[in-house]
Amino acid sequence: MALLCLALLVAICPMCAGETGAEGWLRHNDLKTGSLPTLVAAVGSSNVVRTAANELAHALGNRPKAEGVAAQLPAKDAFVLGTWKDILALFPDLPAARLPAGDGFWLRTVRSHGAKYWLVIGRTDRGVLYGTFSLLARIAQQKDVTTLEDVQTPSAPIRWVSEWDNLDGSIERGYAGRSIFFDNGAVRTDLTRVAQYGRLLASIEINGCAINNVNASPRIVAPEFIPQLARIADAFRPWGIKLAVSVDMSSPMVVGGLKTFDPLDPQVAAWWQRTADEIYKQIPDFGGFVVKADSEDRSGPSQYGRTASDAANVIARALKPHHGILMYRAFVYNHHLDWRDMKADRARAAYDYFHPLDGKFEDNVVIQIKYGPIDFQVREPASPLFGAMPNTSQAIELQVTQEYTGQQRHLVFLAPMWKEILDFDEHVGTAVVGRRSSVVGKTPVKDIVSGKVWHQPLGGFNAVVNVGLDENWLAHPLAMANLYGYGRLAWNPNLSAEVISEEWARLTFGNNPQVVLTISKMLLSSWHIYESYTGPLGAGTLTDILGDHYGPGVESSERNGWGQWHRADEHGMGMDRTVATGTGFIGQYSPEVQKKYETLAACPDELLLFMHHVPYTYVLHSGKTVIQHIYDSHYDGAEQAAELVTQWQSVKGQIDDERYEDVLKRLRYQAGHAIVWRDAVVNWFFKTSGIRDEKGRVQAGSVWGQPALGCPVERS
Ligand code: GCW
Repeated sequence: MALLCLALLVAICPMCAGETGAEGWLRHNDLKTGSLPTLVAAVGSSNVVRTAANELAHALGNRPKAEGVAAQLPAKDAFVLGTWKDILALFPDLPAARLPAGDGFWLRTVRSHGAKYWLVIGRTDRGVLYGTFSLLARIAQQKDVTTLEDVQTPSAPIRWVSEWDNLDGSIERGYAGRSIFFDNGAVRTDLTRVAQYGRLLASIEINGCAINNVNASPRIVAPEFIPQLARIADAFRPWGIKLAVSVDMSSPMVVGGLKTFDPLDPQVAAWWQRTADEIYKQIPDFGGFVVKADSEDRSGPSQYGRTASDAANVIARALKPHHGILMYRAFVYNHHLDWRDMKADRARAAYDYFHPLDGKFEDNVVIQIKYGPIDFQVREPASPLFGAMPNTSQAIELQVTQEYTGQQRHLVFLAPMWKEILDFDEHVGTAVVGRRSSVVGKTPVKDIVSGKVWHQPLGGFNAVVNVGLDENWLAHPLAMANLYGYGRLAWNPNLSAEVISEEWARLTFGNNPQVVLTISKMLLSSWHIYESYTGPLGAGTLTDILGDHYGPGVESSERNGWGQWHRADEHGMGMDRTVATGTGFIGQYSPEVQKKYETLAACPDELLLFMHHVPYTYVLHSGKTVIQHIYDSHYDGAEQAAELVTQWQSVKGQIDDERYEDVLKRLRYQAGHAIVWRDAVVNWFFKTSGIRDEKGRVQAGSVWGQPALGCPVERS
């Protein structure tokens, strides 16, 4: 029995000076450890279990006093960490029935040999690590851990993050500095930050990371690059993070020198097989590939008249002998749509392409579906595709990087939005015809992507994070709540946004109740605030979609092929996606959901303009007209953005000055930018509709700050 014992020198550091945010929620500096053991014992020889023991020892004891290998468990109070088979050898009376599945863990206190033990048991070594972080988080939140009996099982096997890093070190849609992985066409020499990122990810139970842009350079799988990838895998391995990469479909040609990348060509299949074999030779625990194909000018199977399943399967078969998985993205659409065609609709694309292919994928293929049918907008309905592939494993794709939601210059805590999507009932219990038609009861997105609804072997979550070299990872100190919230929801999508925000605030800023309350409140209100001063009633973000996706650009969505249309003109606004008169998108949902969206009477206000085209004078369920809602929400939103500054000022002196000043500066900027948003949007709608604001705030003369020249004639 290998037993590594670490004795702790308990030294508590109160509020540490010089907070940089580098530690994220793992600061371990508000711990009350008086009644806890001062010994940590790691059982077995797993490196991941050793990582867990070291983390616990360093967190609780600052620096372990002594390390040594013991032959048996000391008869002294201790934390005892290990996988089930190792722990059972020491504690044979433990009931096996309690053991969690997958990467789950079991925390339990027991008395034996005259001592008390805090057991951290995993079915896998990852489970031990997750249990350890969970225990530490409880201690850091000053929860009582004197008696423990808690079993936790992850919702889904795939809990990944994606980074859109390019090999030159830039990051597509990254807002926190350059890549921690690459520089100048190669993997960085110093991978310290990668290991630190692995620690952060493991603490929120993430088990895979796809490190490069989905707009992938084929070079990522070139023979000379694979040893470099192996170095990244080495940095992640102690934290139980599997390395994955995004691959380009044309790699067999570009890297392999073949004349084709036709997925049905045997030479192409052989090339993928050789490539996968070589990767696994150097990285035996490699996670798999992510693929973006036939989308936004990427190469894809359509170039050979082949389908997404042909493309996915040729790669998946190469990965299968090694237990690798293929995440194939459903973000496939035509960005040269005819904007004059009132039946054309980008929102339909994912369903139209993938639904007919249901059941045609290898069982290690997972279809990765963006949460909404368009593209990470501030408000979208849940994608109908989740409800339409009963014979295929699925994953939901979320965005921690705030591409359309303020790019980490605005505070937008996204967990409440993700919750709405994950809890959304696709009502496919009885609607699905086929071999899995027996499902009854609720079928929320979270149970579909976890594989529960249709008993799929795989499934889960992948979020685009795009951390950078900025010391605090995501630039805005409060944006880290999104990464934390993502991991927590991937582990357990039944957690509430309230619980997550409180946990994060405690771990990140300490346990002062007023600080925790204030920060939680700010986080929980922030999505709605951002939505209020940007995009109304499901119309999209109204941002500049042709440029950097930041700041107002109402016109940029229209009269081009990108299909992010809101169709606002002088009479009204919104996309008619009804079955009766529109694009038919609503018909992609189950009959129950169709009932909710198809009629104006039933459609919820917040998605009205996503589903219907209405005149500005249309009266919402709220009793307001659409135009007055646009005016009011933008004024309210900007006002609330200003209030975020005041709320933050109430924590001055109660947290460290560094992070206080950093956040304050950003919130002030946000409040100013919210006014820019407000004025741009309300003036555009006033100018276009000619309908005055009943509260008289939108002035004819204030259009774009120009003198009254050329102002619209008011219509009321
Ligand atoms: O939202 C869009 C982004 C692109 C991105 C694409 C995708 C990586 O603007 O930058 O490309 O989505 O998800 O593939």
